[in-house]
Parts: sequence; C-alpha cells; structure tokens
Amino acid sequence: MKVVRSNAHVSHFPKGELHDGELVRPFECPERVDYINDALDAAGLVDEVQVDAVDDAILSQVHDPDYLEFLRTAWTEWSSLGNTSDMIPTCLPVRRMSQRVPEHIDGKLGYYSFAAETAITSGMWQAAHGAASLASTAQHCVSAGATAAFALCRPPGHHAAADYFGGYCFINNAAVAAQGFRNEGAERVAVLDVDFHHGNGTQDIFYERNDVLFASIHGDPMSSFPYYLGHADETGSGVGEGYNLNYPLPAGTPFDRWVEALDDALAKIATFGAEALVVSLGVDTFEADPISSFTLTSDDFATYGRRLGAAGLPTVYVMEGGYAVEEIGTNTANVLTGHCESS
Ligand code: 7XA
Ligand code: ZN
Repeated sequence: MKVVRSNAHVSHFPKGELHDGELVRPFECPERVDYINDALDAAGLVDEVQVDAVDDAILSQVHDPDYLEFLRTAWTEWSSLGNTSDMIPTCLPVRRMSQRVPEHIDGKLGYYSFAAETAITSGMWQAAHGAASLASTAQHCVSAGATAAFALCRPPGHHAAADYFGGYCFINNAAVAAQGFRNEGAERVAVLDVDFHHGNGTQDIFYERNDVLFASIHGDPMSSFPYYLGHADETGSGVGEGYNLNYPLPAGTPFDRWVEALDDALAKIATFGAEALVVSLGVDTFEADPISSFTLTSDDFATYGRRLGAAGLPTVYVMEGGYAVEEIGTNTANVLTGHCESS
C-alpha cells in the first residue's frame, strides 16, 4: 500500500494534558508514530511516497480562513506577551455569550477551541500543516490511480471543525482528503469514521453538503467525548439532509455489534454511489485503549480491514486516534493488511 509519512509531527508535543483534574503526559504522543512505522515496516506493507505540501487553497475550502490564520499566528502572538509555556484554553464562549472574536489572545484561544485538553505549542502549526500534507499527498496518489493509500497523520484531525480545534486536532486531515477528491473530479465522496470518538469536526464541515457523505461509528456522546455531537438524529441539514450518519454505541460494545454498524454504513456508502472513500482510522476502539471503552481485539482490526477492502472503492486511510501505544502499530497494520488482502 502507498504509505505517506514524515517527521513533521515531532515539532508538536504539549508538556501536559488536562485529564481527570491533573496535568498528565499527553496520550497523543510522538511515539505513537514510531510504533506504527515499525509495524508497517515489519509487515512489509510500505510503498513509500514522497510528501508534497498541501495546497493552502484546500485548507480554506474546509476551514474558515480566520481560523487558519489564528492557528498559524497563535504562538507568535502568545509568545510576544512573554509567555513561554503551551497555550491551554480556559475561557470559552458558551450559551448566550457574544460570538465576537476578542482582541486578546486569551480570548481568541477560547473562541477557536471547544475543549481544554488540547494545548497549542510552538510547533503546532508546522506539525498540523505537515499532517494535512500527508493526507493531501495520499489523496493525490489515489486520484492518480493507486487503489489505496495510508496517511500517517499526527496530530489527528477529525475533531477539528470549520472554525475550532480540540480533541488533539487542529486541521481536519480527512476533510482535506475528501475535498481533494472532489476537486479532482469525484462527484460523490464518503468519509467513514471508525475512531472510537465521534468525528464532530468532519460532521461540522460537511453537514450541509450532499456531495460528501459522512458516517461515524463511535461511543455514545451521552457518555463519551466529544459529548455535544454524535447523536443518531443528527442527519445533516439543508441539501445535506440524509448525508450524515451517526452510529452511537454503548460502552463495552464488542466487535460483533460494532461490525453490524460498519456493514450498515458500508451498504449506505454503496447506495450513495461514492466514487472515493476516506477512512478516519482511529484504533482506539481496541479493548486496552486507556481513554476509550469498546472491546475490539487485534484480530478484529484485520477482519474489518478486509471488509473495507472488499468495498472496492479507491480509499485513503487517515490516521486518527489510538493510545494503547504498544499495540497501536499492530492494530493499524492489521487494518491495512486486511484491506490489501481483499481489495
Ligand atoms: O478521536 N479522538 C481522540 O482520540 C481524542 C479524544 C480526546 C479525549 C479527551 C478527553 N478528556
Ligand atoms: Zn479517538
């Protein structure tokens, strides 16, 4: 399989993550990529692709330009005030508050975020832009004729909405790939999100569109992050009505129940007539994931990878979550190996 990866991600690693009332070492850590690289290499899966920088025009098709400018300049503005540590949002505009963008960087930070576990670092923009470049390069490979490609994105992207960050995500890499497919001629594109967490950002970006179908299988937001989106009755709006499919599942969901949702989503993607598929590949559905609560085993990842390959669509895999770091490589490689076996 075509594999797109780089070291740009190492520039971003916050000093801490607010978790259960404490600042802990972030779950979303650079060695996640090392484990995945090792497993892909060991499985003999890699057909290496040279990375091309993402066209910034695509970023502006899926994100608000003011939000992108905030991400690009936030650290400079923050550090110009004498700050040296990471930027953690502490004041967010909730119900009945003004949606005017504040002038002070503290206010902007809250305005453009939805969760406080995600810090902006000095190297965030370089890493996030680098991850978007991987997704874009993978999409170019597939648009040019490859059957499938894997973008080893870090930071992940599926929580990043048109104009806010959070859940470790800044630029929505899956949305970049989907928009890239549209720009290069695909009439209908599907994004299938198999991460444990609902892809609220991807949903937000495509919610009013009928050219990109979004389907997400995830922990029920009544009990799982991101809590405020991901219910089954969120089905799209305007011309996008019917093009957003959410499959919220309870804590403890085992593979046989999970895969029923997957089969239903794949059937609907086929009915939609998708010409290309973007998979938001989070492997935090794994039974030992420290911040998630489904119970998939390592073998299950290979089983569902075969189902994804059997869908027969030109496919870009974009890495999202997965925090059982010693197994993240095996689980990711199993999905991709399964895909290759059945495509
Ligand atoms: O898919 N998204 C993730 O894996 C990140 C979830 C962040 C959860 C933070 C909860 N405090
Ligand atoms: Zn996740």
